[in-house]
Amino acid sequence: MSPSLSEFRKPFEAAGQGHVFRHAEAQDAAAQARLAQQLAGIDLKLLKRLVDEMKQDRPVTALELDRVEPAPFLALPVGPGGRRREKRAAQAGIEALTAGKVAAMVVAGGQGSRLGFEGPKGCFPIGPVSGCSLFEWHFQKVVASRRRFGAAIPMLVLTSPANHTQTIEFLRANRWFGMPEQDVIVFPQGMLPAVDFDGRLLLEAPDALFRSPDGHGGALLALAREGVLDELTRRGIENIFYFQVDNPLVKVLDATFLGHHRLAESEMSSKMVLKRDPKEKVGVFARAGRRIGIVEYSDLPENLAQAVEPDGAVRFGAGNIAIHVIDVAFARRVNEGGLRLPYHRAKKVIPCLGADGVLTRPTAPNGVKFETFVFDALPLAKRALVVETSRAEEFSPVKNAEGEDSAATARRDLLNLFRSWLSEAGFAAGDGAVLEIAPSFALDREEFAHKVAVERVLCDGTLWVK
Ligand code: UD2
Repeated sequence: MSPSLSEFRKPFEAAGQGHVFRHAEAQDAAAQARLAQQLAGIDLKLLKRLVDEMKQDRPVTALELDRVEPAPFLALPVGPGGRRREKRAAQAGIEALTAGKVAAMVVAGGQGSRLGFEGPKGCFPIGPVSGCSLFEWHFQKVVASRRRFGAAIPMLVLTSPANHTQTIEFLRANRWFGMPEQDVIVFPQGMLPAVDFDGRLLLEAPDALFRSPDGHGGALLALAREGVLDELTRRGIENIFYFQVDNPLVKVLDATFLGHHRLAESEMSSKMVLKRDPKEKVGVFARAGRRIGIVEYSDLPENLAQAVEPDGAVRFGAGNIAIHVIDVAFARRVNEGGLRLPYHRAKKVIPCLGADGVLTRPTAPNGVKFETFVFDALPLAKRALVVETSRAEEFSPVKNAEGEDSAATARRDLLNLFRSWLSEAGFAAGDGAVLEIAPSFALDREEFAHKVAVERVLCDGTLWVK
């Protein structure tokens, strides 16, 4: 039976949130039931904690900022020793992939507000020639990996209630991009309410609170709540290869990275690149004592962001590109007794109902949204490993409509990557040529070189040149 609105009056009034009923009283029973449903999902104890923390206004970081140092990491390989190390790791990764112990997971629950794209960000067209979507680009890599390793690798897709249905419709309309439907697990993260600066819940309609996705830390909660961890265990999956929907360069299911993670017996591992400059909007890897973590760019004090080493290198220069391997057992452990990740705050402009019931869009921030971050689980790991990778090979996110980190720069970087594959294989793409090497044709430069030089295939439609 659905809850009735009157059940919530006492506890919400006691919590100083009685105003949420103000506009619902004049509404019909269906609207009241909708609001009741939302109130049922509010954890008033948690809300009180978040508001208290907000009022204290202390920075929210998983590591204590007054004792952070740069985190150690496995640097890019050099010389024959480095090559041997990489080969051993690749072998371990291939064994795990072939044995069906790995799942891929893309987080796509965010709102993409900076990009200004309507609809799920995964539907954004990225293929420089084909115009294929970010989702298709990533799915092709999983499908190709399934073929390469002969394993039924599942693809997990984290959505939010705001884009869940649209995402499923898009994937279904595209026949799951060649994946068997039962191996695509689409599951929603949770939502959290926003509050004004006095800690009062905000309404976006008489029957609706203003809520937003609970951050990608919500992925860890949702994996447990939605039964995905149980399903993965049932399938014999040990590692989740986690990445963000907005980075088309990501080497999905990279065997070498997986191998490093497994050989180091790490519970959660992350890739990093050196920051482009101290202002680049990426979190940085740091450690406090034995614990490794990430300090988000917006939380990093200016003096730490600008600090340099004697050789001129940025001191906190190890940038987070949001590619992780997370053990299924670890995801289970961090959920035991309730997930305890810190809640970060962001001041936002939040359209909401005024006391007069009229919806207004303020011109300055009027409230606070709360989010948890998946990387705040790193300090909870018994062992966490950070592995350096090359930016040109692996990181060019689509965040903004134009300028840096936009679709234009991501396509440019894809193009540069493909040009380098071509030239290594003995081809030269003319100046100004736009090309695309579909992941379904070749997942990496080695496969591309092999297909071209040994198998002598340059199929129509897979190597796109215009
Ligand atoms: C993220 C990282 C930053 C750096 C950068 C690299 C955070 C907090 N910061 O910054 O350290 O690594 O990426 O590109 O992650 N998402 C969800 N649910 C949510 C929120 C986000 O699924 O509730 C997804 C979203 O769809 C996207 C990804 O997480 O794929 C990153 O979200 P973002 O674009 O808001 O993060 P950004 O760029 O501030």
